[in-house]
Formats: sequence, C-alpha cells, structure tokens
Amino acid sequence: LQKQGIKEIEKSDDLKQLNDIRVNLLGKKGPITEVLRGMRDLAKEERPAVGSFANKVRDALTESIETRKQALETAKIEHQLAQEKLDVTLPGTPVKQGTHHVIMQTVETLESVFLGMGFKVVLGYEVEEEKYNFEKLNMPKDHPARDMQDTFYINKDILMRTHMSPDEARTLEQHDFSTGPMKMIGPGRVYRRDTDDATHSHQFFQMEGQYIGEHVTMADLKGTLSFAIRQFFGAERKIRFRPSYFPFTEPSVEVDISCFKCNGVGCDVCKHSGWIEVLGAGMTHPNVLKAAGVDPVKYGGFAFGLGIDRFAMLKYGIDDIRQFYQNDIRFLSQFTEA
Ligand code: FA5
Repeated sequence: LQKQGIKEIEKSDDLKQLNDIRVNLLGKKGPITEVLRGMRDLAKEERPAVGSFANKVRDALTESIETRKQALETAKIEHQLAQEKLDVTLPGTPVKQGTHHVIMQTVETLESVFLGMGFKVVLGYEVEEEKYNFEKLNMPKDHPARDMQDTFYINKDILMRTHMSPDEARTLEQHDFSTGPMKMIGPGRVYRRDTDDATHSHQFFQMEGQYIGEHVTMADLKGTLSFAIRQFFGAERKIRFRPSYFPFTEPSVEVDISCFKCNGVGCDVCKHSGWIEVLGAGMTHPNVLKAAGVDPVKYGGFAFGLGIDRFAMLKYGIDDIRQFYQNDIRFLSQFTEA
C-alpha cells in the first residue's frame, strides 16, 4: 500500500488530484483508517505491532504528500511568475496630455502684450464687495446704470463681481503715485444674469486695464488699445471706436473690431454686420479718483474692460461662446499651445 500510494502521489500533477489521493489513502474511509479501526478486533498482544506499522505507513504517506504538495505549489508560482513577466523594454502607451484652456491661453497672450507696455497684473476677488463693484465706480445705490449689469447677489453687500473694474478701484486706493504712474491689468471671471446665446454667457472673462498718471490723454487710450488689438490679432484687423456711456468713465467709448473670418458669410458672431463689440473704455471719471483718495486735478488717465471670450472667438473663428464652457474635449483639444 505504501509503495503504491507513493507512486500515485508522485505521479499526481495538480493540487486537486493530490488532495483526492490524500482523501483516498488517509481519509475516514481510507485503508489506514480501516486498519486502525479494525484493531479492536485484534488480540491485545498483536495491537502494538499492527498499530505502529499502520502509523509508520501513514506517516510515510503524509510526508510524501507534503513533499509533493510543496513541489506542485512551487511549480504553480513559477508558472504564474513566468506568465506575468513584465517586459519593460516594450514601447509604452502614450499618455494624452492636456493643454491650457483656450480662454487661459488668450489671457496669457493678452497679458504678455500689456506686460510689454509696462502694465502689471493684479488679481482681485470673484466674490466682491458691492462698494467696489459699484459704489466706488461712481454708481451709488439706485443708480440706473446698475441695471446695465444684472447681478447675482450673495447678500445686500456682497455679490459675484459683474465686471473687472473693482480691481481698478482697489489698485487705485493702494497705489503710491510718488513711485510713478499706475498701470495695471486685471484678468478674471465675471458673472451676470445675462441670457446665454451665441455671444453672451452668464459667466465669462474680462480683462480690466487702467493707466493713471500725470498728462495721460485720450490719445494714449486710442494708441494703447489699437496697438494691443493689432498685436493680438494681426495688423490687418480693422478697429472702430464708438461713443458710449459708462458711469466710471467720461468720455466713454466702445471698441468694435472687424470679423474677417465671418465677414460676408453672415455668421452669428458678427450678427451679419461684420463688426463685434469687444471692449468698453474711457477716461477715468474724477469721482472714481476721488473715491480712491487720488487728486483728480493732478492725476487722470484711462481705463478699459475687454471681453476675453470675444477676443478668443474672433482670433480662432469660434461662432458660439457656449463652446468654451461645455468642456467637450473634441473642441478643447483643437487649441494646443504653440
Ligand atoms: C464693462 O463691463 C465695463 N466695466 C468695461 C469698462 C471698463 C468700461 C473700464 C470703461 C472703463 P461691458 O458691460 O460693456 O463693460 O463689458 C465689457 C466687454 O465684456 C464687452 O465689450 C464684451 O466684450 C464683454 N461682455 C459683456 N457682456 C458679456 C456676456 N454676457 N458674455 C460675454 N462677453 C460679454
């Protein structure tokens, strides 16, 4: 039995088969158990010899099973390791890289244009105090011009900024004119209760700019903005200054630029006119200077607020502003950075 058993054990080639053999040989119904159970029918003096023999056979089989089991387990692990071997020299799967959002790329391009003209970048607050968004910009409470920018209020004193002009009011208050004129730009996200359409969004991006010093004139305003627009779009873009109204500037203008991608084709961006309004500007109102503690007789200058989304639409020929905010990867991945 021992020889036969060991042969079977050594022949077994998987763990399940080995376990079946173990159950057959050593299990409750196996021959060894049977012999041990039959001992009670033997004469007393025969029992120790038979018992010790049966135990020896059992121990030999158990040891053989154990040895085979270890060999099979090792073989199994080795097989698994061979299967899972990693070839680090194989070419990898390329990882898709994102890019900056096209709006952010536009902000960066505009920033570099203005930094080149000596403006510095300031960053304000998306959740803004009502007094900086309106009051200090010559729009006291109940001023009808507040309706021009339909507002999301957090409470009566705090709101989602409707434009980037609060950054001017804040920077003006802090500027030390003994160090020279103040030249700032402030890019950021603004919020209005506007109805979304192809050229309007309830949240969009603006860049504010302001240049206050001694002897700053409307000619500086025109020169600075014309230069910036041509730097951004190329020399062929036509620019139109129209008289306008803003409470914080006097006189005020709006600037339209020609849409060469759409011109003549009648696409939505230009509403078939061939022009789109891209920014508001003007000579800073004396009341804004006074509210910031700046002497309006000695100092003056201009301010502007440009619509970054519209700049991006025109530059890249995008005919619906909503595409910027839908996060469609097929749209966004077209604008890889140079
Ligand atoms: C203003 O927000 C003024 N603060 C700009 C300004 C600053 C004037 C300093 C004078 C001095 P306006 O509401 O026109 O102005 O917005 C400025 C620009 O933001 C517009 O020319 C347009 O390009 C863009 N814009 C306005 N509303 C939206 C909108 N709902 N969606 C996308 N762009 C918009």
